Amino acid sequence: MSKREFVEKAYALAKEQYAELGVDTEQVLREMEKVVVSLHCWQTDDVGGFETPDAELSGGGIQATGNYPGKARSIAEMRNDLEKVLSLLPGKHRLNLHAIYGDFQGEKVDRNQIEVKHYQSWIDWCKENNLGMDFNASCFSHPKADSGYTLSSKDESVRSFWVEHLKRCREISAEAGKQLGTPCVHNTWIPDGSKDTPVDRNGYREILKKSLDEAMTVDYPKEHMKDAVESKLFGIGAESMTVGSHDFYLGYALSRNKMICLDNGHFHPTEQVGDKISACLQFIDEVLLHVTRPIRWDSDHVVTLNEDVQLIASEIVRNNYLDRVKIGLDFFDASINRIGAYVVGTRAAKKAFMYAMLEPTAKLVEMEEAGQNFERMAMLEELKGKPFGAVWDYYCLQNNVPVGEDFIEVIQQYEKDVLLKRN
Ligand code: RNT
Ligand code: ZN
Repeated sequence: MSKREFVEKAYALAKEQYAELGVDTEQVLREMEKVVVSLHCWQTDDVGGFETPDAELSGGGIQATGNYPGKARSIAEMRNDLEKVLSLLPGKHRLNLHAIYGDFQGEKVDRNQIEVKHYQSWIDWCKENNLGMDFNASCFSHPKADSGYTLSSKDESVRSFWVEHLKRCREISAEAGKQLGTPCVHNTWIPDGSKDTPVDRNGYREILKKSLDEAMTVDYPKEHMKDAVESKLFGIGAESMTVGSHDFYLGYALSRNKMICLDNGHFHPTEQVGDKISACLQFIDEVLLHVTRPIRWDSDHVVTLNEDVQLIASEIVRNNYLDRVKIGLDFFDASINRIGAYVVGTRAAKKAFMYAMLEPTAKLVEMEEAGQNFERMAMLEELKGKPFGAVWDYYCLQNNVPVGEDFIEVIQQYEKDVLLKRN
């Protein structure tokens, strides 16, 4: 039997099994088109960026560990890598770019000087590759972030520098969204915080509020760009207080009609972002996700199909929230093949959505409402043994990307032909 025949046969059986539960797998395959994942460019080069001179990743406890060979050293290499990654992923995508990845052509352009022209080649590349674009201010890895404070700094020259950066990033975002015909989500994350117990928590938060308001005075059309703000509990070296905490940004997003960005590495380990989605969406129009895998801290390990990610996907699918939740990724592992990391993590995130779609939700809710809690639990457990993998394989086949583990070989070949030659 050929691989294709095998996958088709397995799918046909899976389709019947799911149909018995009242789940239409054909419908699921169509729905997967709505799962658009924004690819975080920074997995290709450990959040380094292409500024001149090279910036070292620093600030706020974001850290890439490892020195596996093959890191992208230029825009050309990064695009090559991204194209490879895209060829191994089923479904639709966007590009999520950080400001430090501008096309600066060897020129020194400080963060308060960036313009649309520095990102035009990325916008063009997105157009060629049929991708929407998302964008991020880069308020770290910079001498003006060394104090540990950026937008909330009490030093006016530092604060206004970052306000200017943010203004420009929003303008670039709006232009990208306009050119590409799909709104660009601009996310603001800042590392600001304190290692030891601060006294003036309130002071920093007042300043941050003022800086955000200042940077966001221009109201761009929502078809061009949308603002998101990303909260965090703590960072390494900023353990005692994070200025932009969840309470702070939830209030900000609510009062200013912004999106809230939920990164599942940014909460206490017993808190689940999956639980926060339906809470936030009662009051906020849209949520941005940073899907990641925190291990003991916000370590940004490669996403795997674990319970946390599953709950996030299931909550979105169960409640028909795919239109209101934008899916971004935020992991960076420099200790393994970076393309492999990228593909495994992104495929895992997509799998979580497909798994969620293969759930007979209405039936489960019925049980729940009838107080049949043993039955609900039994059903949820039995679902784990259903042939989800057969549907996933078929989806990959349909999308002309490697089925099952076949992508491993492709990445090994790319490592040999391209990545290892970079050193
Ligand atoms: C840091 C935040 C932030 C960054 C990226 C690079 O803790 O998660 O989103 O990881 O912007
Ligand atoms: Zn994040």
